Amino acid sequence: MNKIAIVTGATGQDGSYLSELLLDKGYTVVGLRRRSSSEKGLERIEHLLNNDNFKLVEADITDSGCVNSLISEYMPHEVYNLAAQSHVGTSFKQPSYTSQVNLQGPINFLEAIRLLSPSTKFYQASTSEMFGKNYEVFADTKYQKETTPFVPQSPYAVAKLAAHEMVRIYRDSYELFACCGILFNHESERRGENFVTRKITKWIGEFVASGQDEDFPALRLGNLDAHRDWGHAQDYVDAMYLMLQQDEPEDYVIATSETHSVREFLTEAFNEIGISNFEPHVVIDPEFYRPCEVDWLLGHTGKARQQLGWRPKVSFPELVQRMVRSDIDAARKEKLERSSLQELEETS
Ligand code: NAP
Ligand code: F7E
Repeated sequence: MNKIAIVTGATGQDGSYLSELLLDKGYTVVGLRRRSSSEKGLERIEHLLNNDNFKLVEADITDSGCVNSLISEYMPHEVYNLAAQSHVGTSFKQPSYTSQVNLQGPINFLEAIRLLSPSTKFYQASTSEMFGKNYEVFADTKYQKETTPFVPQSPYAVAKLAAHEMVRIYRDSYELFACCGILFNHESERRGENFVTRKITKWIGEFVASGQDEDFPALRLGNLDAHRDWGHAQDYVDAMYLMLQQDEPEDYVIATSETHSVREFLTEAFNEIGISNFEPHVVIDPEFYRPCEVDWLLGHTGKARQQLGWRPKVSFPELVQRMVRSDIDAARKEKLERSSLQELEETS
């Protein structure tokens, strides 16, 4: 019989890649979607809907009754909790809601597993945002690893840190196989459009499809000096799977161990379309600054490399190139579809 995994946030970037990975490995995947899931989210998993081993189930992780029913109905071997209000900027505007989803959600799963299915293995999506403004220094390099103390800088990070600690408490108190991946930023062609990398590459796609129109509205961004350790999401879901296949539940930092500023991402992305100076196309807009910023993230992945045998495959230039090319293709296709529709309307 197939192993059963519940993937929360299946309509998200990571959930869609992880569902693919688990289906390839022969699992039955129960992917959760909300009643209000966006079209964009459903598009990410459209190609999985004909797979007999993929079941898309409507659920909200903030509802404990709903989570209890899921656990008792499926008695899954593994649960990957990827669902979240995942936008840091939004968390300043919606702190209570962010805490409901990002903290109460994982508590609902931990309790359901403890009471109904204690052999279920649980993965929690923790984040480098928990380190906030803290880092260690070695050989003149500032970095974060599993033992670096957390100093969160946003309501998002506080809720994620509380969930991270809750996982540790359930692991220690009830001997559950529960662990957290402390993942640094990871992006892809499926990244949400309001995260900075995708916002940049989507703008470039539309700009190229416009024929590089000089009246095309500028790209409005906030802080360009923040540094992030950016990898590709497809590599990172491999690490999630590996964590649940270990003999002991432990937490791991997952990162590329290379950091770049938003400015460097912009330079690399504009270079892809032959523009060496992005500045005439970008307007700095205070609206996109955060009340509190995380300036420097660079993950030290010694533990994951040694214990999981995990390493990232996609480099920073390849990540940027893939995102830019995919958004150019999508914008051209959309433009073509729009003009065919217009032609049809005019001739009918
Ligand atoms: P994402 O694309 O924003 O996906 C989030 C998913 O959560 C969506 O599928 C969303 O469903 C679902 N969701 C939100 N609230 C829910 C609720 N109340 N009940 C059920 N589902 C709900 O996020 P991602 O980038 O894939 O990240 C996956 C996880 O990793 C998140 O927990 C995030 O915080 C964490 N993380 C991400 C990164 C990163 O760089 N990507 C780094 C570290 C940690 P709808 O389709 O219904 O909106
Ligand atoms: O911002 C700056 C912004 O929103 C990156 C989430 O997946 O990774 C992600 O959180 C940086 C920040 O990602 C804009 O101030 C400038 O310094 O793409 P982001 P994030 O905040 O790092 C972590 C690991 C997660 O866990 C989260 O779930 O870019 N920035 N201008 C901007 N950011 C945005 N969004 N939009 C701008 O216009």
